[in-house]
Amino acid sequence: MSQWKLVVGNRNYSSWSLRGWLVLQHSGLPFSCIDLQLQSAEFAAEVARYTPVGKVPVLLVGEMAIWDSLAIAEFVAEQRADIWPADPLARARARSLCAEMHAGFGALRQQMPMNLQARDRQVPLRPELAADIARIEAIWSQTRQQFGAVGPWLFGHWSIADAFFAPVAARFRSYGVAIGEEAARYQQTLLADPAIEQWLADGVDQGIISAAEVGLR
Ligand SMILES: N[C@@H](CCC(=O)N[C@@H](CS)C(=O)NCC(=O)O)C(=O)O
Repeated sequence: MSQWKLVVGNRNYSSWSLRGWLVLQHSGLPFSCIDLQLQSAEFAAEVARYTPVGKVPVLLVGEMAIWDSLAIAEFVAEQRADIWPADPLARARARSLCAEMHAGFGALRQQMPMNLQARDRQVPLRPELAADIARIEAIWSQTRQQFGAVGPWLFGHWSIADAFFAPVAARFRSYGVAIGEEAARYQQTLLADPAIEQWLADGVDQGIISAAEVGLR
């Protein structure tokens, strides 16, 4: 296997990069990162070296570029099938939820942008935002109840679905979103994942973001 490289955006802000990175990190397969600065003067030219779409994440496998978090996740799962749930119906549900996250939740994404380090933020709870939050809460509690018996993750064992919801857990923390007990327990599982701390710390090690920005010492 040639050395895989994942092109990512700012670690504090780029939720899609975090999703792709979490999938790779939890797969245990070797990879390294190329960090780009979103909204910098150089970003468009730099990302264009890897993808015609102009967005991160992008997974580079030799000469081949795989863009979009969902395509990256599926490619990684072809090497490590156990990052999807084992049961076909559970797997189908996990795919439905990832697709729903990938294609939807526009109000949540626009009105509560991810900032992993932010706390005590407040935004108006407009109806479309409240509806997105209610849907996420229902997904988390119902899926945990139906599929989560064997462990703390959405489908018991860690899966790609957890990567797709991790940035939402961070948003709920930043904006103080109150959710029911079952959903809140799952949110804590996502936030306590040491991989998230690793994601930020790796960025610091590479000199990409300042230690002060991520609140690390
Ligand atoms: N559907 C894409 C979305 C990727 C995306 O929107 N990435 C953002 C960063 S989180 C980006 O690259 N934005 C740069 C831009 O739009 O100029 C995926 O799932 O990977």
